[in-house]
Amino acid sequence: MLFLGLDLSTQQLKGIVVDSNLNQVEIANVEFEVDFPDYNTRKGVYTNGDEVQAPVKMWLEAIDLLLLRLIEKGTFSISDIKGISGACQQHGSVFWNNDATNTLKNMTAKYSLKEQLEKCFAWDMSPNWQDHSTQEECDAFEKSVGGPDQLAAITGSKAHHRFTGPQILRVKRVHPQIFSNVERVSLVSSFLASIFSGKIVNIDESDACGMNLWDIEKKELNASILTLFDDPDKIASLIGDINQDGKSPVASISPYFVSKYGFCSDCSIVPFTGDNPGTILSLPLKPNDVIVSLGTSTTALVVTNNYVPSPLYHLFVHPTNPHAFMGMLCYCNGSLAREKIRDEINGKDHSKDWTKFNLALDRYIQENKTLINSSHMVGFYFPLSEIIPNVHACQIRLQWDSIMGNEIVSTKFNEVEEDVNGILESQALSIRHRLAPMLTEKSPRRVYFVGGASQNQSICKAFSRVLVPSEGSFVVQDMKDACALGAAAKAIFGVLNNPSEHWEAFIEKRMPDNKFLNVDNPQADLFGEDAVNLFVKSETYSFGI
Ligand code: XUL
Repeated sequence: MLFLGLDLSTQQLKGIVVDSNLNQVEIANVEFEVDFPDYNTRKGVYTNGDEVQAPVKMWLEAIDLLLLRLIEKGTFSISDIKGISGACQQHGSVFWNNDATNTLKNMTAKYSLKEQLEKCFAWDMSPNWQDHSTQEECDAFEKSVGGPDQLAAITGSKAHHRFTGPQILRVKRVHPQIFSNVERVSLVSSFLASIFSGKIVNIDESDACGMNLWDIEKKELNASILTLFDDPDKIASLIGDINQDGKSPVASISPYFVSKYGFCSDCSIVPFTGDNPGTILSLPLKPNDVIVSLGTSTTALVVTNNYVPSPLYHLFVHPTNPHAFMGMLCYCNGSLAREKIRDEINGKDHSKDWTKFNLALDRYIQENKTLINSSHMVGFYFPLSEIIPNVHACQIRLQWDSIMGNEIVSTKFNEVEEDVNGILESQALSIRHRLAPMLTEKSPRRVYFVGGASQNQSICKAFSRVLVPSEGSFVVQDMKDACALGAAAKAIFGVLNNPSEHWEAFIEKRMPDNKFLNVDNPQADLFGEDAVNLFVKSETYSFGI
């Protein structure tokens, strides 16, 4: 038995074929800008001021092309694929018209997906997660329930420009004609699942948490928010029921794919989800485990049983465990901020070399020193405006007179070496502080480092000694196919459907620990509550939060 995991992201559609033990059999992708130059997208989207959109027809072409590419490899038989799932860019929406249901049902192998479906959309564009055009709608969303805290408490997030609810409301305001022709709205994940199913399938609950519409605790669309759309019943029917079972197949594959590509007719479509929920399915995570992504931005994903919403981060229902949640912290500042300090310490040498930076870090670690405990220094390094906390670009350095003291001695550091440790301590302390309410233990169980800077052991060590994971830190060597792999794992889980096997046991069996590189976990406990308190106090002093 083989399984297909799909990842429909901003720039590409990827498909990974695996066996039932999650071993990769084949992989292929379609890159929108390169493979479809006629659409003229830049990195898969059109940008017009604050508006960012993707052409839905291009995705239809991509599906046909991806399947051809997988088959052309000749390495497996497509009829062995018994299940398909997907992990897709979050928040994007697709607006179907009333031709969709019939056309999806009657697709024939004689024509391409694009030829048959291009007339099925009320709008041939999909607002993308990079869109920023919905400030008016975000304000209305927060006002409808009493403010950002209340919206976060209900839906798991305060209002965000990219979230689908505000995006749909803007389509209604700016394009009333288009909106009046909408029969159903899909997320990108349920859109792709619908194509493979030959019918419109419901939105997955985990991905629905990226809409600002879903009441996570009551498990229903929030009535006060729906009134913003004038006709709450109509908008509820456009969105449809939210599928709260991420495991059970929702359909067998559409006959189109059987006759055109040779899929077997009992190949199951297992609910598709968002790319971030898909990512947490690609590692053997348990509650209190954290993925720290050290890329251009910094992201931390945590699996938690605690529903403790905050306007500072996001909570989503876990994609395969309806009783758990995924917490997500998104920081704008990550590698750029670290590179600025690296360039400063390198001085005239513009080599982009990390040797001096790492030496300075390693020295702090070897000497058991922490800037915050030994010198009472805390720095904030935000070359870009930051989300957590929500502040403009700035660089602030504080030196307190004692660890818990109230007097500030100085707002300068002496040496750039101090910034090296300062930036990592403060990036890691912010994560530690914000994760704390979501953890049921004092510290994370395991931390998995991914993304560009995870290949730098000194940086991982520096993060690790602040986060103090009780069962160690690991570097995941290659996460570039994580979403597709997570989707493939979901497909296996759904098709095997072993009622006695919980998700955690299922994934642990398929993902041995030796796949990961151990990071030293030096000086656990060096960063105690005092350090966190001084960090919090410094944030309050600097940003009034
Ligand atoms: C998450 C988000 C992005 C997209 C990327 O909230 O907006 O991570 O999911 O595809």
